[in-house]
Amino acid sequence: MNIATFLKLLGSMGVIGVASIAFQGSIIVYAPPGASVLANSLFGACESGSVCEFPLASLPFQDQFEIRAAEGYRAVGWSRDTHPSCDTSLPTCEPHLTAKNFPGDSATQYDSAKFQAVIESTSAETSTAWQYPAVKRWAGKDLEGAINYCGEAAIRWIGPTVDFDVNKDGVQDVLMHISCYQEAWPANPQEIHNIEVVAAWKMLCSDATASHYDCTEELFGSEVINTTSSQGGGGNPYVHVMNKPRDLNGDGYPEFWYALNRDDGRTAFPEGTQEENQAWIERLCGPDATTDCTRDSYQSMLISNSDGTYQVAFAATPPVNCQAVEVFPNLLGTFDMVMFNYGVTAVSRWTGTEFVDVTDEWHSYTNYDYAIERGNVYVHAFTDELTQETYLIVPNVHEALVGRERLYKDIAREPDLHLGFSLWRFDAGEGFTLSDYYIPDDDDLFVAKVGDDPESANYTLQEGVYIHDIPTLLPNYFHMKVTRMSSNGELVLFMQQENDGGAPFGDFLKQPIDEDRVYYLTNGGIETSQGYLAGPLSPIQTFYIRDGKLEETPQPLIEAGFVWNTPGMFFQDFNGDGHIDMLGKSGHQNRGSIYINDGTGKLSQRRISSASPQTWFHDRKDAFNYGAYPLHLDQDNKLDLMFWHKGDTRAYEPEGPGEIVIMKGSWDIEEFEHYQPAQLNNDIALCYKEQGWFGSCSIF
Ligand SMILES: [Ca+2]
Ligand SMILES: [Ca+2]
Ligand SMILES: [Ca+2]
Ligand SMILES: [Ca+2]
Repeated sequence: MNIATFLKLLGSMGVIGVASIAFQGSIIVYAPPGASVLANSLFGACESGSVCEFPLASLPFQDQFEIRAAEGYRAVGWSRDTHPSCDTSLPTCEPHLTAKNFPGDSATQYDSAKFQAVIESTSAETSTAWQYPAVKRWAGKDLEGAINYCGEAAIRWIGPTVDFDVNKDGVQDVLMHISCYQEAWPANPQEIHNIEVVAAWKMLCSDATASHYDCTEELFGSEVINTTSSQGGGGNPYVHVMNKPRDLNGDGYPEFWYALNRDDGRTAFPEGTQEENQAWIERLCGPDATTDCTRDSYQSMLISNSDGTYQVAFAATPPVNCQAVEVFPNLLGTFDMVMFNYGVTAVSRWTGTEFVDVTDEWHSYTNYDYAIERGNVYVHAFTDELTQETYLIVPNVHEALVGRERLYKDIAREPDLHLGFSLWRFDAGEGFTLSDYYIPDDDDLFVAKVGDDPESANYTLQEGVYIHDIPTLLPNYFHMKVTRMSSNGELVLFMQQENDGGAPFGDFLKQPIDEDRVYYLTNGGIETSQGYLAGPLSPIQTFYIRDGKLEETPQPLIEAGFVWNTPGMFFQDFNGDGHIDMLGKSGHQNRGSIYINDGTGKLSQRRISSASPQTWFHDRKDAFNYGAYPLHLDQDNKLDLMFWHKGDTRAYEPEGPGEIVIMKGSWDIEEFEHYQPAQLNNDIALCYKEQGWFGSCSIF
């Protein structure tokens, strides 16, 4: 994800701007879909589904408000954060605002009083997927807003980590990944900088009242979880490729491991001569530096103590530009933390009290060369809970393992590697055995002409592979997860593409590549989808792993055969039927998507975006700046929802960090509309034609 681009885009869309800091007093009225708010004097009506802001010339101010519910709804009263002159349990209110009860924000001099109507549905037709108002709402000022080192700029990473129970009460807890920049973001997002980014994560625990609370201090002994060392430049977590937290040290409490890096959209220094490179390094990393420090992070893990409290344990190895952290068993009965990075893979061993460096021991392991050193950094390791066997999946397959040369060697980005992936079995203390590998049929490979600019006839030749008939250009077998589809079900590998070249969409989704045509990767604003390629369209292949051998499923277990903008795949039973479902996590516009197992292992998507989206966002002026993520928190099998303000990079959002909200579900997953593959493809094509994909389309 490229945050600099993202912020630039926001700026160009007019979503962010320079806020005035002159005094401004106003009333903000929130009318949910299903009810209007009527006023006597200040305004006529704030219509259903609107946010209405009315400037106030002076104080005191008095008025009469009434919630007028539409058919199928009942007026309940006002939200808890409505101005205190309203009785929250009455559908009417006589607001009385005085200088005394109308406090402003001293930092911004911005004064506003909030009036948020609360209604409920009285019929099946008007019932909404999530219960309103929210069961829990944290204000940003009570989260990172209260942390002294988060005052300059902060951001909430692409989604929370879920599917664990850290206080063992049977209700799931949530880990929020918050990053705080130690200097203000440059006004120009293209400016090259090396600002330190320090973690300020928060743990949100379930409580006895079926809600959640900030339990960070209780568990970690500090207001926030600082997973970044005070040395080095800090880091952000690659949450989309995180594993499900699980107990590694035998105390029943889950451990959390993650790759920290600074691959966070800061503008990289321009490619140039060695001298120019060195000049950037010296400028950003200090006069004595010889290597680029700006992407490196110290690595850490969250490890439980026997009493259920936690420590942040730091790896025993220097900072690395890390893309994946995986854990492996060892002969000590603890675990080894392997940090795959652009450099020498580093390995730290947990002794029970600290990490020690065992990189050298790992170098002596069987097949270390092929599985690790000459492998790729976008890997995934898993230990099968039934057999206790551990495997490592590594993108690409060496020609030496296949025993023949690859096709299209002359245009291949890695001429010695076949496209595909390798599956290695790991034995503690010994190393890796090649279990199996997958390479696509030569018949499925193709070459396409791809240009940069539709105005020019120039093109280069790019390699691609047909996956479920979808031409996939510059394929990368990078995003993968393994799960059993039920407790005794088959072990299944989901292998998706982080393709660099994109794939056609709309009417051309499964059309073979036209050798005479020049194709273009698009960012939208096009009139036809012919000849265009979409980057976030990722075909997914599924494989049974049977006795260590890969067997591609006859049909893809993802109904559409592809996903949209969903680099993170997380497997969990969302409806309590014993069949494992999937939660997708996206970048850019941070959204969670849901895929339901039909009982045979096949997953079909549910269209979360069609479920009364206004209900979640009607009181948010800017849905674009929010992340939304379905959760399965409690035991009722109704799909809950979390949404959060993405962050506060202060130069752009002077009001500070926003809220984090949990809403309890009221629908069974089956009640959400089936997202038909054809509809999904159509939505993608419409998005490119009408808006441009970059976060502007709610496809989930
Ligand atoms: Ca819990
Ligand atoms: Ca543990
Ligand atoms: Ca299920
Ligand atoms: Ca629920």
